[in-house]
Amino acid sequence: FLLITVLLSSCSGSPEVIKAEGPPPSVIPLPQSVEWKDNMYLIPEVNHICYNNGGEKTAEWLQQLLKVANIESEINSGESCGNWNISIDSALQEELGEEGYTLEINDSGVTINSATEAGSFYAIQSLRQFFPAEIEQGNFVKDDVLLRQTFIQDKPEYSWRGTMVDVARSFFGIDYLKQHVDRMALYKLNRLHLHLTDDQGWRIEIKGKPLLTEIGSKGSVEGGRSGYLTQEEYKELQDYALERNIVIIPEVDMPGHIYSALLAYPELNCPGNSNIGPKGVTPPELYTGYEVGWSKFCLEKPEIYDFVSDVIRELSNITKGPWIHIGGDEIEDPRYEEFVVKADSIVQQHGKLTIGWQEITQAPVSPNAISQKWWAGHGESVVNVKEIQSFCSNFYLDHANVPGQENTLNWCKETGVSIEDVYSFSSNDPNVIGVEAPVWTEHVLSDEMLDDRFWPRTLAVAEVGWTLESKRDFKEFLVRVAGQGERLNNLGIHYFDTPNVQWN
Ligand code: TNX
Repeated sequence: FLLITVLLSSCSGSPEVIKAEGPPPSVIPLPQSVEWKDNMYLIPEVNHICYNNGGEKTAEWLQQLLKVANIESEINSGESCGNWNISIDSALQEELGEEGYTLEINDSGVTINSATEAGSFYAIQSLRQFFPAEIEQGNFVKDDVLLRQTFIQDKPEYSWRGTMVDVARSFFGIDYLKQHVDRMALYKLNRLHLHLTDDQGWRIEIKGKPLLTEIGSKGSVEGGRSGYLTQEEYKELQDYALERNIVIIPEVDMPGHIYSALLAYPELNCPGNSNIGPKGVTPPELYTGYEVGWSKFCLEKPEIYDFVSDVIRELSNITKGPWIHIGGDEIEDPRYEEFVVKADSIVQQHGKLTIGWQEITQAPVSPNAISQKWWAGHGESVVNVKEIQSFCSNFYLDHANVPGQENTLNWCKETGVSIEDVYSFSSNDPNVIGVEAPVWTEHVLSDEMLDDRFWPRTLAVAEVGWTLESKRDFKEFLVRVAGQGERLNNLGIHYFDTPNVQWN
């Protein structure tokens, strides 16, 4: 059948040449190298997708993409046997790395090459942005679909390209998080950090410590939502994310930011410390305020380490990624360093690697720990470890999009964190493994508000994480952001109407 089709199409003479009109697709993040050709590829009526070496999943993603564009296709395994060809070859690792790919579109079709499944997945994400934005609504019906011909060779600058959702101050559940994962994947982001616990709420089921959720999950900041993820939901979200090349990083913030756990298990508090809150909050009252740095474990009690072990054990058992985030921020205690070293070793005993906010580097943590930097000058580091950049002046998306935006913070930067502030991130530190943008949710009380904080600034996060600094140009980026507007609308994202973007 395939042979007949090939013969028939070659008998009908060379395909009609369709000249390209208009600007090329606004691909974000900008690929490392792109050659735009002058012609378009007209997707034919009969389509064959071929894959080899583990490219089946990618072939299915592609089939799905075509289906939403109302184009039927057949999948076969084999070498270059279709008009859509996916080829995975580990020999390309040196050139394309773990996540890179080439994408070629010419008169005979579309060819994807990569060393890994992740690379071919990212080729599909680029390709998706060649299709009309209507496909994001999931039901695009049009006769002819034309793709701009191109040759792209692409791979990321950084292996860590993340966002963080603070689900503790205000709860966001599995539906929002899955949607967030979909949106992240489209822009090639690959790490989702969940800030699962804080003074206002404990958001992950720990079966051996049931009161953490029975009591600790009931609160939130005033006006926010409460709740928690069951372990089943956590695993479901994690699998959903992994299918899209996104690793979940769970954070249990310790030894400070811990009031919701103290409320559930008061024995973790120091004796006589009944008036522990900034406003005299005393167990069993929930904390609904915004102050930080006031609650902590009683670090002289050895039992707290049993608690930490129980929590880390369960969390490690349900986590497929290699990392557990132990928090470690905003706390003063003479035994802080001792705690961090012990918590780090507990994480390692459970087969995981420790991540913590940058304060953990005041303690002699193991060399394979990772520091998440949020503040340029903060305490002396006693270790030299890998770093994730989350500088508040570039990446704190709870800060205002524009000066004075309602319900936002500005303690880090008075004028807020504009999309340009995100885009201007720059580093030549060899310890930096990537970037991550947190949204703290003290003032983010609905899905719409969270969308507004993440988008469109997360497009800039995606680009600074992926594209070499020497290839980045803010003005040109804004044109591509505008080119994504309809796509963001069709995805149902309530993005902030950034004034310097000429949305089209
Ligand atoms: C600082 S920076 C925090 C959070 C707050 C945030 C508000 C850091 C590791 N912690 O506890 O929510 O500021 O912007």
